[in-house]
Amino acid sequence: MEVKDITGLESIQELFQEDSLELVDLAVHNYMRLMTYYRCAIKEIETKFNVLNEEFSLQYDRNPINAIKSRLKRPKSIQKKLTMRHLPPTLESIEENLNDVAGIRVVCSFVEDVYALAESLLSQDDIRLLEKKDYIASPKKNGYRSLHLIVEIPIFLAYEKRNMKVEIQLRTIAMDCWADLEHQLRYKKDSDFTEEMDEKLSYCAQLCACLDGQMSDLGAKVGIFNKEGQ
Ligand code: 0O2
Repeated sequence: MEVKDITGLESIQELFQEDSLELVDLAVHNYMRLMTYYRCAIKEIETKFNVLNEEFSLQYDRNPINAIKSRLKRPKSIQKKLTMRHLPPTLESIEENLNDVAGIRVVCSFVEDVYALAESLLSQDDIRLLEKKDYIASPKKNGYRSLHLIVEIPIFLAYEKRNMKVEIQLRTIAMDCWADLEHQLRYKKDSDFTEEMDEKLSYCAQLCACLDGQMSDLGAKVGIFNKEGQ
């Protein structure tokens, strides 16, 4: 159902008119319902990763997942993205055009775990891959590295099945550390970053990539990636 535009209301009194209240109630209710669907989709994916973590830890005798974080995009960020892309502010538009309302970040121990987990998840028959961006193979210009997947997963409601989109970011501890700090330092901030600062951040990203490489080498040497865990 379409959420009507209520931004034109001039005063709070107008908002509290019987008709307007009904409109606001309906809009809030429908928005909350859609967000509930996204939350359910997040839970489904989280469960899948937790199952994979359990199974991998049995197989390899260690946990490939260090942490799982999830978030629902805030209304303000949703509105900002729709406006920026000149998209209509409707629920249909959110579902159709935004891929990252539901987001999950899976922080892995080794780069190998990132790809192994992604492959296992994508081989599941209820998961449909819509988009893949491999910023590990091809890091962003600023040094950002992560594997991004946009997937569609069904959620089962009382009387219907709905396919929901979820953005999954898989990265190592080192990649997460860099992204987290870089985000605090710069991402979404308006303050100017000098070229020198850019270079420093990019250098730090290279150090993180180097760290991942060294850890993978060590992992391979001690046979951590062997199926038998030897
Ligand atoms: P938030 O609050 O983390 O969700 P799109 O999302 O497809 O419209 P884009 O840029 O094509 O836009 O998507 P992309 O490249 O897949 O990146 C989306 C998300 O990846 C961002 O979400 C960040 O979480 C993360 N990301 C991408 N680039 C960087 C980066 O340079 N540094 C850091 N720290 N994170 C990055 P949001 O919506 O921007 O923010």
